[in-house]
Amino acid sequence: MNAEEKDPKTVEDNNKIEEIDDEEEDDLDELEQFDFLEAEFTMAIVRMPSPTLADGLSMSGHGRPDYSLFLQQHLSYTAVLRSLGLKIVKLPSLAEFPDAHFVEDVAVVTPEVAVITRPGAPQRLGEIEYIREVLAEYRPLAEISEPGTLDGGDVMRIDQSVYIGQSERTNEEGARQLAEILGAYGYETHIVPLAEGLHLKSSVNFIGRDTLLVTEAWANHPLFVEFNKVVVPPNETYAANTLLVNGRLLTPMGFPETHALLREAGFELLEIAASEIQKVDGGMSCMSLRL
Ligand code: CIR
Repeated sequence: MNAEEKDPKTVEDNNKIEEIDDEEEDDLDELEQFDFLEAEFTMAIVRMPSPTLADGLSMSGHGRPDYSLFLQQHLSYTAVLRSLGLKIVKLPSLAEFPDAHFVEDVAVVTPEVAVITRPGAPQRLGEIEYIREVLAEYRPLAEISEPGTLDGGDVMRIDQSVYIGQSERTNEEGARQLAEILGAYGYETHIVPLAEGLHLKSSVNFIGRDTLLVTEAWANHPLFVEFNKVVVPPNETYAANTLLVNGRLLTPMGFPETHALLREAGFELLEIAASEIQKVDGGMSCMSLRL
């Protein structure tokens, strides 16, 4: 039986699936306006934030997040994904792993395969045990193995091309292993060292229509010459982590200059309050795995 077919109200401890939200009727109005031709994704896997989340890794300097406000922001994020036609697979929180709701980092999913990563922060390594059997329901699995490390936040896929950031979290060996795994499925892979920032997608994101949203440091990078660019102003770099889902952009609220540039370029934005998420260095892409 597929996870999607299970009773939404049951708690399935053994495969860690707490709840499947499938409120199709509630979303009909929004879906009527939605262009299904743009629907690349049909499902999002999210993990509920844990009450321990304020202990998550952070370099932001914005203070400790408030748990209940974080929950609200996470809920809004999930509701927006659902409104874009995605079925939501909601996993239970993991008190032992305060960053585990940043589920993007533990896997890289393509239409052909799910690659279980080896997160570069030792505190996050144990999270992979809780995603393996969930993803096994949807894709054949591959794994990054020691001494490789890799965070999903360093991986940007654009059709058949995959850009892999080599960062403090993703080492050369982890990047090489991912390139080898995805190369076998016909992907063209590019490994790109990062000079700053947590992950590649903290600074560079594909927003559709041959366009990248980038911080200034990436505006003239030779690897990305073929793309149009929208450059995030230096005082709004957090907004660079804007997420393309089925033709719409999920973007953090409170970054007016970036949003004006995007709207001028013809992009349609869905703004999500993210003050608490930002405090622990999370963003729009890292809170879901899109399938
Ligand atoms: C960490 O440092 O690992 C978390 N506090 C934030 C992870 C954000 N992940 C992402 O952007 N892909």
